[in-house]
Amino acid sequence: MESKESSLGTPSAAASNADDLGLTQFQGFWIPSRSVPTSSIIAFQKNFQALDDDIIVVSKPKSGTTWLKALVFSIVNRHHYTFSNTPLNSTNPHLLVPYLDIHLYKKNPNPDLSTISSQADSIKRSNCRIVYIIRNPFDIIVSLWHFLRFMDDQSVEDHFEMFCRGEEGYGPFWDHALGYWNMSLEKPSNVLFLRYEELKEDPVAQTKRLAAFLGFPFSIEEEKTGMVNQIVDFCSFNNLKDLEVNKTGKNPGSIIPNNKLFFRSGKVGDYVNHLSPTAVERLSNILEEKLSGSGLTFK
Ligand code: PAP
Repeated sequence: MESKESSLGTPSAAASNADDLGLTQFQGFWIPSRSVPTSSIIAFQKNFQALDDDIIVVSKPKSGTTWLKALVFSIVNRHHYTFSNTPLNSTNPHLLVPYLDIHLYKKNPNPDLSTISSQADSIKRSNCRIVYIIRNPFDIIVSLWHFLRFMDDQSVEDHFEMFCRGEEGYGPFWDHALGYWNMSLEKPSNVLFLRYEELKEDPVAQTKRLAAFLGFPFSIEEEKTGMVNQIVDFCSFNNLKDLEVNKTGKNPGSIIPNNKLFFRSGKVGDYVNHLSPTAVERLSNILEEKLSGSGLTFK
């Protein structure tokens, strides 16, 4: 295990700030406005009409979004495609389950700022299902730091410091997580709170839970014939990362230089190789305070 004790907690004089990294504060969150102009968020909030049978996948970056998109797509479309002809073989999950803000609403030219509320109200009013995937923030920090190296030369220490201040894409982490955590408690049949670590630990049980929540439960026959395991295996890190489209492909129009970057190590607990025990303790204390009384905890 590599120790990074030395500089954590004492960021360098040249430490990054939100402006340097293109983060813009908007409605209480830091938006990576290089890739997501606030106008596209406004357009989405204003114009998106949720339908009762919509499925909305929500996450903070690096929480397991790609994996969850592949799982949801496979569960919902399992009667339309076989594992040999599923579009997932030739298309990255981010294109099959597109982002509402980053992709679909980005080009809306003239959003009306005057009538914007702080959330897409139609999502709250409709009966649609929201799946929120969360991951322990220590692994998120490390995963995001690795990922952003194609465009930022920020040190892991500075990256950590910003995260502790809540200054990271769609942060503060605790506010984002708490919003969906509370919604999942209030409306459990509409909001599923899924954890990356639980999905890693028991993917079959969690995939069944996900399918049941989505309204596409596995039949006894499907369970007997191994459908759940096949979906789990197909969507596993090793299988997805080795598909040509995810090894050498690039999503058209994306600022991400290649799809390979969505698949790094896929492990739980890699943070111990990058964050010192002191740093971990510090962020643990921040989280304890921010999440206090909510019932939301991390192992
Ligand atoms: P995104 O925000 O860019 O979409 P996201 O998919 O949420 O990223 O998270 C990427 C992380 O999920 C990476 O973690 P790592 O850096 O710690 O390795 C990536 O490797 C991991 N990942 C991607 N696909 C899978 C999968 N099928 N199973 C498990 N982990 C996965």
